[in-house]
Amino acid sequence: GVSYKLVVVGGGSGGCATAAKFCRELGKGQVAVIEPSETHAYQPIWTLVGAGLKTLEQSLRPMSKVLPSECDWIKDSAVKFDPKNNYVETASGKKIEYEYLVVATGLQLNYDKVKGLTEALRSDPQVCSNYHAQYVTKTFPALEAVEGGNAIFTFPNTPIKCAGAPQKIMYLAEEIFRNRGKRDKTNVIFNTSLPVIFGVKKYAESLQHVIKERNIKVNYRHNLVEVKPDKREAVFQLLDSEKGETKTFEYSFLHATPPMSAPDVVRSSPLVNADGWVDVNKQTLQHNKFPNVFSIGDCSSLPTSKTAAAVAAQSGVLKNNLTAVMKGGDLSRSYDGYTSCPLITGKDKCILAEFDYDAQPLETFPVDQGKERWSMYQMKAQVMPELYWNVMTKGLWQGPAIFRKLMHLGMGR
Ligand code: FAD
Ligand code: UQ1
Repeated sequence: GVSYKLVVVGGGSGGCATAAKFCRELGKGQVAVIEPSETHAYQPIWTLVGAGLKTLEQSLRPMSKVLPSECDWIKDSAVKFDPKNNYVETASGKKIEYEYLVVATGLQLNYDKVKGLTEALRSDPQVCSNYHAQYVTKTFPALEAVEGGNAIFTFPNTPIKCAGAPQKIMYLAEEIFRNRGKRDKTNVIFNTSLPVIFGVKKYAESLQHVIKERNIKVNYRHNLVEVKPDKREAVFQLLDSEKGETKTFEYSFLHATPPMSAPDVVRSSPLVNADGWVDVNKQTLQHNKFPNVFSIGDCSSLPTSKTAAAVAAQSGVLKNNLTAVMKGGDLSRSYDGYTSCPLITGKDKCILAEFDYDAQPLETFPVDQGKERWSMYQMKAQVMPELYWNVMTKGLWQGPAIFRKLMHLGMGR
């Protein structure tokens, strides 16, 4: 088979940023990216696509234009990892050998784990999901068709990417119902598997205020297990019930966030920990068993909230530490768990959550980011996409830590 200094599996946010950084360093012919998809998606604007504020097309670019031109793009899926023998096998049967490997496959969406959900997404116009390119375009028409009844938003019983997204679309929906004069007849309901609205106290308090002010009903520890599109019913497992009870809700609108995991090919490889995530050191990003392997992003075991913002911060640490391994130096940079979630609460409002491994706020701007702000909405909707396409995918964005330190002038965090 063919052989590379560095093989990157996955050409999404983490894979692309990583490939760009190392192509610049190592030059042509040294770096391969294994990635089957023709298109690269900027998933963070799918929340806005769902609310009719952006188009799906605005989130998509040809993979060929996003991956660095100096890398060899292997347009294929990885189907087997053999880290003892330093190769990856692809669906078409090629063996790709490497000296160093970065695993960046992102997450697999397990819609099929919820009975009836895939069928409902295909057959019922009132069932939608911002997490998938095919279903995100259903969301806005479905919102516009709501005349009353229960509008239900779900959060599954697994880790997910962008843990704020299942409720962001709810706030945007509530605003749409209100502006269309349908709010009085519509119950806005968040059925979440979690016991809290958000994992960081400061932002949870802000969101509780929004929920109360806008008369939203939150049911905790409710996990979607079945959808019956013929009757427009959704069945939730009550996670705190010892008898395994369920509760059925009628819906006129259902936004489903699917259960997620690392892709099956990753889960069945020798690379994962007991929970099925690529087993890396939470500070260095180096694999705990195979020192020439690193992982970045959603498929990794890094115990932070899975976002593109986190990937940006991780990419700087990965670049430094993998370069050190290549050159025989010390792994001197440490990831603090930085992640960010722009919690959009309306079409011109956003709470910009930023925090670390200890769920402590780690804010960039010298204002209280726990407040709903117009400026933070503009940041999310206008600035971030440009930053992503022009800087992050080129391997040149490592998160806002540098600005945070400048703006706080070295005082405090
Ligand atoms: P991805 O970018 O998903 O890329 C994974 C790549 O791996 C894909 O291209 C895939 O085709 C490829 N792949 C998969 N399996 C294989 C295989 N076997 N072989 C080869 N290649 C493979 N983040 C934020 O920071 N802010 C936000 O506001 C935000 N909002 C979001 C809203 C929504 C609705 C969604 C869906 C996501 C949101 N995110 C947000 C999360 C963000 O998009 C992800 O965390 C980020 O893209 C993760 O990067 P990644 O490289 O790990 O995975
Ligand atoms: C970020 O770095 C990032 O990655 C490009 C995002 O993904 C879309 C974000 O949503 C956010 C908020 C950040 C953090 C950046 C700043 C300037 C606060």
